[in-house]
Amino acid sequence: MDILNAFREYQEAATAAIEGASTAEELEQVRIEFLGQKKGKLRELQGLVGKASKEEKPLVGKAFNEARTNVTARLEQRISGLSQHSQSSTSDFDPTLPGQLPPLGAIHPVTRTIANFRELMGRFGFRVVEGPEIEDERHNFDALNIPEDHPARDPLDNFYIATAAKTAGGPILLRSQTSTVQIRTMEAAKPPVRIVSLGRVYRPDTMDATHSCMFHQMEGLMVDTNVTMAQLKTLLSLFARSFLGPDVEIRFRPSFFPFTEPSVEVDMKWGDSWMEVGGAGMVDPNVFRAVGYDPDKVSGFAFGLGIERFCMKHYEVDDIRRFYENDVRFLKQFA
Ligand code: FA5
Repeated sequence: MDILNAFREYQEAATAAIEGASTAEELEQVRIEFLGQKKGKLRELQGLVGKASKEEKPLVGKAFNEARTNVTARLEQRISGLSQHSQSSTSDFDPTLPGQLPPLGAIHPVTRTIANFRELMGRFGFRVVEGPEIEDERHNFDALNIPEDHPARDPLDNFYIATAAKTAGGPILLRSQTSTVQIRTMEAAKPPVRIVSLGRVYRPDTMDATHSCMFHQMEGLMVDTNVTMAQLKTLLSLFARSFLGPDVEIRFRPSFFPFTEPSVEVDMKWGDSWMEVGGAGMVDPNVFRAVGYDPDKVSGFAFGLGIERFCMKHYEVDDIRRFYENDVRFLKQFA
């Protein structure tokens, strides 16, 4: 009888679908398809029962009930097997065991030093400003009173990015000092000025324990009436003591920078010897003229400190290269 074949085929197809399902959602789809009351395959079979002749009806009806009962039983079996399995896999989870902590990073010591410097200088009344790392010659040299033929402009001592032939505004370079920000600040604002700027500078220096080709400086600039060298020395001494403790020894050594007059080199006691940590001085009148300030009306001091060297002293790091090797064993110590 064709109708009995249809029941057999239905049962085989339903069993295959039940075995093939691997999640509760898939089993629910199978239930809807094969046992659903509205549009499922079972409903089609029910229609066949209705069409059977009077003699065939008892047989057909029995076959229909058997097919439905078998498919329903198999489906329920799979559903309960699946939920037992998921219960046994969740029971592997022991909520009383300590969790696994993801490895935590640490703030890089140089970043930490920069944050400390900003905070300290803020307390001395200095506002923090930013400047670009790619600069033109006006801000890196010209306005800083560095003459055309000065060795500081030598292409071998700088990272030039493009020559005048390639840029409308003249050559551009990675800034070699944060003193560029002195110029940008004075171009944008009238005196009085009291700012610091902290950031990266670039020089093709040979790498050694105290030199890197990328390092950080903190620039400071104070312009007002009657600013003195004594104020500069007091500020830098107080700053060094606040950061490194009262025992730190600082000395000021006469030096030369084209943008300050007089100029000093700032040294710090480093074991039995001295280490240069910055340059400073009274702002040269030519710098004031370059930014449109009247040197007869204002005076000012400026300084540029090497941030890594202060950081090395603070954390007792003996080689600047450690900061940039990305060795986790080194960086972990600052967690
Ligand atoms: C300057 O860069 C001047 N612009 C500082 C200045 C600012 C003077 C304002 C006067 C007024 P100098 O080249 O000496 O100066 O660098 C300043 C400090 O940066 C150095 O004392 C040192 O601490 C640090 N430094 C210089 N070169 C390197 C380097 N290759 N690696 C690490 N730190 C460096």
